[in-house]
Amino acid sequence: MDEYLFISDCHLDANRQDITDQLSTFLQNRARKARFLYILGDLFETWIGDDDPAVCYSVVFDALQKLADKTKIFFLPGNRDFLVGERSAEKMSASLIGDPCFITLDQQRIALLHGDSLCTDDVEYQQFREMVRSHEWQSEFLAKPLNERKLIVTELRQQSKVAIQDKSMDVIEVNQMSAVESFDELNVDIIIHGHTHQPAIHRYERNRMRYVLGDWNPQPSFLSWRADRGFELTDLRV
Ligand SMILES: [Mn+2]
Repeated sequence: MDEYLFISDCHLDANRQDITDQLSTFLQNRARKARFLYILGDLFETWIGDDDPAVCYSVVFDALQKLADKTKIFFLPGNRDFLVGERSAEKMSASLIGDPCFITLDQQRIALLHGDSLCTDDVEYQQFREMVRSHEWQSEFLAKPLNERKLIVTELRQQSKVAIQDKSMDVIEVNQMSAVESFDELNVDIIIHGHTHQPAIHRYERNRMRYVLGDWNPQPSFLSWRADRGFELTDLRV
């Protein structure tokens, strides 16, 4: 029976060997049972361009390549790794998909998102998102030498940490109104996303559901779907 798996927000980082190990184990074992694996963004803590050798991630690239013999892998970029392009996707043996991406399971139309687009209360962030997703910003950024890009990203991370401290939790959470409206806008019954690191199953009127994936700190978090079982969210916090 075909199983679908969804993960996000591993935030792989050279300083977090434990998360790299957890994910490698997951890709070598649990994920092999699935027919499809959807990675819904922020697999990497930072991504500065496909020309970065990013050697610290080679274990994960290898594990994904091996998994691809059995399991079809999709990658939807998040707010940390939106610069992942075709070259890196190929290294991951993954097909790049856009945000939102739509699938149908059991006759239900489902939207897959990273989730940052739902955090509409954070106006400042949404403006930033629009800027860095623009073709102009990206081509200008990618034309800079790797070292300079690293510095810029470190700087942006620093600014974002300060900004988050100043913002209440509500601002960086999903706006409940925009979540409700999103079902209509996207014309779906189910939304699956990550980004907030607050794993949960939210139920709405008309049997609409929003599944939120957790991060991998300190334990794996994943959502699975099988025709005989429906959706199951595996996360110690839920
Ligand atoms: Mn995110």
